Amino acid sequence: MTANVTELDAAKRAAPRIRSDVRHDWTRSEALALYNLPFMELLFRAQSIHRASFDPNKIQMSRLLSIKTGGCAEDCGYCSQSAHHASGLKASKLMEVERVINEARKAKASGATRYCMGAAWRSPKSRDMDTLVAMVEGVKGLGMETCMTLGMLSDDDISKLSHAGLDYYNHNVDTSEEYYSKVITTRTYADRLDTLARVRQAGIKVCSGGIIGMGEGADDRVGMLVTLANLEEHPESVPINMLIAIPGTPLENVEKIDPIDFVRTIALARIMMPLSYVRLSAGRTEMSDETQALCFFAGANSIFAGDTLLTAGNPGEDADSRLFTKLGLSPETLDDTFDATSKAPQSCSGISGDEAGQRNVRTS
Ligand code: SAM
Ligand code: DTB
Ligand code: SF4
Repeated sequence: MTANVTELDAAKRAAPRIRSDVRHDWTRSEALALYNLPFMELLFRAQSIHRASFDPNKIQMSRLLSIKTGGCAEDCGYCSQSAHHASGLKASKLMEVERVINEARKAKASGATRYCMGAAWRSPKSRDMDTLVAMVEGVKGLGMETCMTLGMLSDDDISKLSHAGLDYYNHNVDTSEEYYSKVITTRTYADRLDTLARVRQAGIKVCSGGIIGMGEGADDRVGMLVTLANLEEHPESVPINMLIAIPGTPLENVEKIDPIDFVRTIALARIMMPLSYVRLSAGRTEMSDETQALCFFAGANSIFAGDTLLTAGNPGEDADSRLFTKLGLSPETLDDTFDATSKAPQSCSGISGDEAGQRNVRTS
């Protein structure tokens, strides 16, 4: 008897996902060789790896809120919120907890499963920690995953956020180590990696990626992904942002990146970090439906939903729902979420699914 499509689908979803190659020993030259593959070959490999662990038609939806906007002491060359640049952005104080929870409730109602709260800080002040803890507890109480991005953290901050139940911490490496100091001078790449390591150590899941289109070369894009993929554990979420060129920032007139190179970067992230969620992040308002479709085909399986990121625009619900209908995509629910933390320890070199055994993941 042949199974019908629904039965086959159910069987496929119920089958435990097999761990594909998870490596932490990438060299830049082999990663660059992948990045430079003929485009069709690169996309085929990325999509095949994507399907080994994820439903290719499901997209995880996160929602952002700027809980403290502008006036930031750091000088990140891309950022509207740096006090060093004349972007014209009005700075504001840390938001009230109730307002944050109300916004999160609306985000949940519109299909977001993760709520990401961002603050324009070099690092939080200790006087703000009680408020941040209350935000995490309140948003978690709604049944959403929580994420924060607050800059550098002390061990005490990390411990408080971890006890409050923070699920993810976003802290981007942004680019390669070599290019970093051309974009940011007020902190180092090592500062960034240090916070990431201590967040991971505390058991908070890591969200870390970067920005493409800041004038960097292919070697820097590849270098950034090699840094992330060679961390002891891969970040569970890897946001890949396309630069939003903000007037008044040093990067306002940087040459736009070719969308094909952006798609190549997504594909490489998918190949090198096969179990991570790769988020097609900032810059979607500038992308055609076709570019976004190629990013999803290359293995992106998460987006920021809604019409605002932190300070800049985003396509909004209507545009995304039209795009999802055209492409036959649907938002991932929390029940579908692939919990990469429930896996067996990752090996240090390429392993086959058979060697790795089957992964213990939640399936819908
Ligand atoms: N202050 C915290 C920090 O720097 O980690 C959190 C907020 S910061 C705005 C978070 C990330 O947003 C940055 O690391 C960067 O990757 C991204 N981002 C900021 N401005 C952007 C822009 N104009 N275009 C694309 N991505 C941007
Ligand atoms: C990330 O990688 N991208 C988000 C989130 N993490 C915090 C932020 C994008 C910011 C885009 C510019 C803005 O809204 O100001
Ligand atoms: Fe501040 Fe973060 Fe913007 Fe850098 S990216 S200026 S740290 S808000």
